[in-house]
Amino acid sequence: MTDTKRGLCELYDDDPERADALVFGRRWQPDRRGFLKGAGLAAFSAAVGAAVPFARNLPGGLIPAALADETNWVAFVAESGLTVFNDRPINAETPAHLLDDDITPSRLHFVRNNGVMPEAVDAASWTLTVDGEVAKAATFTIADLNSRFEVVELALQLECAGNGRAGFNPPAQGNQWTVGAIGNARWRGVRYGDVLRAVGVKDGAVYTGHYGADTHLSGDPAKMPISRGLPIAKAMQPNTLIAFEMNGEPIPMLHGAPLRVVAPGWPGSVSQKWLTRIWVRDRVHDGEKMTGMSYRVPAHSVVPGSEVPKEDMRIIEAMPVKSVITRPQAGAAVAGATPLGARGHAWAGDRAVAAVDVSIDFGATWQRARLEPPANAGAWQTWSADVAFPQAGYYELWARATDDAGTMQPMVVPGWNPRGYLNNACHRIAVTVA
Ligand SMILES: Nc1nc2c(c(=O)[nH]1)N[C@H]1C(S)=C(S)[C@@H](COP(=O)(O)O)O[C@H]1N2
Ligand SMILES: [Mo]
Repeated sequence: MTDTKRGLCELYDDDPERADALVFGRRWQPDRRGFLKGAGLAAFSAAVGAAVPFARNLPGGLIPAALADETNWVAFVAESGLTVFNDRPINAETPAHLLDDDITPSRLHFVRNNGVMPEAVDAASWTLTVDGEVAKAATFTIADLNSRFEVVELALQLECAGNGRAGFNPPAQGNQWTVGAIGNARWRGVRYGDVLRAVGVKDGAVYTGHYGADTHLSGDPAKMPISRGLPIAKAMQPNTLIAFEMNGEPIPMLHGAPLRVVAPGWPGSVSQKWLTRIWVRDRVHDGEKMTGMSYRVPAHSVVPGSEVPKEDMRIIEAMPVKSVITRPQAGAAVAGATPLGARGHAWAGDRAVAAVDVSIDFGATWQRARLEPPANAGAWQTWSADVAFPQAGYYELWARATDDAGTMQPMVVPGWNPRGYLNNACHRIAVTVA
C-alpha cells in the first residue's frame, strides 16, 4: 500500500492499529476498555509535545488532530493543483501551465521536504544562531533581523537540483520530478551577507552549514533530514537572503516558516527551511546530504547506469540554463487562423538569460522569442512569442534558452548521473492545430 494514494486519516479509519504503528513506529497499548495507557500514551504525548490531561478518555487508534494536519497539507497541496509525489515527506511539483504567473503564488510553489515539518512554529520567539568561525557568535530573533539589517524584497527563483529527474535513463531513484520543481516567488528578508558581516567571518572560514527545525523521518533526534550550506562567496552574494516573508505574507509552513535561506540559482537544497542555525565552517560543510552521492554529479561524463566512485563526484553549485513553456498547456488543441501566443520563463543559475528561441518543426528552424529582463538578479525571465503554424496538424513547441555566456539548453537529456540531477533539456509540448 502506498501512503501517497491514501492519507493518514483514511488509514486510521481502515486500520487504526497499523496507522498507530506507522505514525509512532510502535503499537499503542490500549487498556481493556480500549483507552490509551503506558507506552502508548507516552508516544502520543511525545508526538504532540505535551502532557495529555484527559488521557483517561482517549481511545486507542484515534489520530491526534495535530498529526492529522499533516495529512491536510497533502490535501492542501493537491487542491492547489500540484502533482503530489508523496505525503511523508511531502513532495509536490507544479504542472507547467500553472507556472504562468511572473511571480509564483505561494500555493503554486513546488514543495520539497526531506523530513517531517515542525508541527507548529512561533515567529515571535524564533531565533537564528550564527556561530563557528566568527568573531562573535550571535543569536537573532526575527525582530532583531528586521531592525538591525536592511530589509529587502526580491523575486528569486528556486529550483530543486532533481527537477527533470524523470527524464533520465536508466532511471535515478528519488522523486520523479518532470519540469515543475521550480518557482519564482517574492522573498522579503535580510541579506545573508549582512548577517555574516555583523558577526565577523574569520579569515579561515570557507563554508556555511545550515540547520533547520524539521526532523528526520525515522524520528531519531540524532539524525538530520538535511543540512547543506554555501561557500562564503555565495552566501555573501547580495541576492542571497535570510527570508521571513514570501509573496507579502509570513512564509507559509510548507516553505519554511518562519525563517529560511533563499540562495537563487543554486540547488534548492541549500535554501534551508525552518532555519535555526548557521554554522560558519573552516572546511566544506559535511552535514546531511552534503557528502557521498547527494547533490553531487560526476566531474566527467560517465556511461549511463555505471557506478561512479565517490571521489569522482563534485558538489553541484550554480544550476544550468533552463526554460519552461507555460502557454499553451501541453496537449492544447488550438485554432490555426491566428498566431498562437506562447509564453514561459527562463533562468540560468548565477547568470542571466540572453535569449530564448522556439521551434515548431522539431528544431530544424528557430524563432527568437521576446525576453523580459529579470525583476532583479536572481529572478527568472519571462519570454513570449507569436507562433504561426503553416497548416493544420500535430506540432511540437520546443523552447530553448541561452545564457549570457553562450551556453544553450541541450535538446536531449544531458549527462546521466547517479542521482538524476541537472536535467536541463529543452521543454517540449504537443500542440494540435485545427
Ligand atoms: N529544513 C529543510 N530545508 C529544506 C529542505 C528540507 O527538507 N528541510 N528541502 C530543500 C530542498 S531539497 C529544496 S528543493 C527546497 C524546496 O523549497 P520549497 O519546498 O519551498 O519549494 O528546500 C530546501 N530546504
Ligand atoms: Mo531539492
